[in-house]
Amino acid sequence: FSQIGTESAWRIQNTKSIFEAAKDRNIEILYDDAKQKQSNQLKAIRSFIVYQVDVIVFVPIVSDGWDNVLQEAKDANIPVIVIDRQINADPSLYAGFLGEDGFEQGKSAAKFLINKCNNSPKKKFNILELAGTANSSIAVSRAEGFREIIEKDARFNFIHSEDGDFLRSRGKEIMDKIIAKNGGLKIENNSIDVIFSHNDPMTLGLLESLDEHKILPKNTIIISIDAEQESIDALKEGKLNCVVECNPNLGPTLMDLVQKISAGETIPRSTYMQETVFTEDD
Ligand code: GZL
Ligand code: ZN
Repeated sequence: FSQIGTESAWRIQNTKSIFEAAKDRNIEILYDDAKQKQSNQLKAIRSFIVYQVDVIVFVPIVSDGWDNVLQEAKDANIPVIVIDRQINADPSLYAGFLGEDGFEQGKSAAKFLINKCNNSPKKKFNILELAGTANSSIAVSRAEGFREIIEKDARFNFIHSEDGDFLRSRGKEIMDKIIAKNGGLKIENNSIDVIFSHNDPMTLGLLESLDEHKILPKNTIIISIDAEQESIDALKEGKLNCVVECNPNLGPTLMDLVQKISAGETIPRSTYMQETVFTEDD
């Protein structure tokens, strides 16, 4: 199992869920934490091939650059399951995908925003986007799903989008910079009416910055994705307006797929987790 790191509570629960499910079924895991580097993942997967494991499972930190190592796994007759994030590779090089639907998550965020703004006297809404890791399928799909709906509505205008790499420290840094440069929740003279953040750690980082600068985001609509506990608590405290769930608990379903493959059965091309949306109205 090649995991990308421990960058969020989501990621830590994702790893925990997989280890617990493996233990329940007496499946042994050879584990590698890539510490956010694709190069470490490639090394880990190659070591799994040498070790002649039964099944290789990995989270592709970014979508490209996997063809060669997947061909090597195929040549070694080791099936591969891609989890959590998707890859741009020949589908014959891996058995299937299990994860979340980022596009749906982006659309859920947009649907909440449209609804919320339909009850507002304002006619124009400026959006600040904190994006996840560049070239990760999940950041691309969340951005696309959100834009699919928002771009059809002339009231909305993206005034700034920045890559926060799914990190809390970057979320805080980006907000600190915006406040230092513009003197508050604005970009040049445009008020930031909406913040769409691709994951809770970046959102919690920006809330920290607003706190430090004694800025209450009461007129700013803030939407986040993951639904880790700290983010749900912020929703309850009225600091956030909407938190879209991204379900990290892939473990049990993943072990079903691993056992299917080991029994020589095929698995579905894509399996998606069930997810919900938490809003200020819940
Ligand atoms: C989501 C997962 C993302 C989480 C982030 O599928 O890839 O990566 O939303 C994590 O918290 O960093
Ligand atoms: Zn400051």
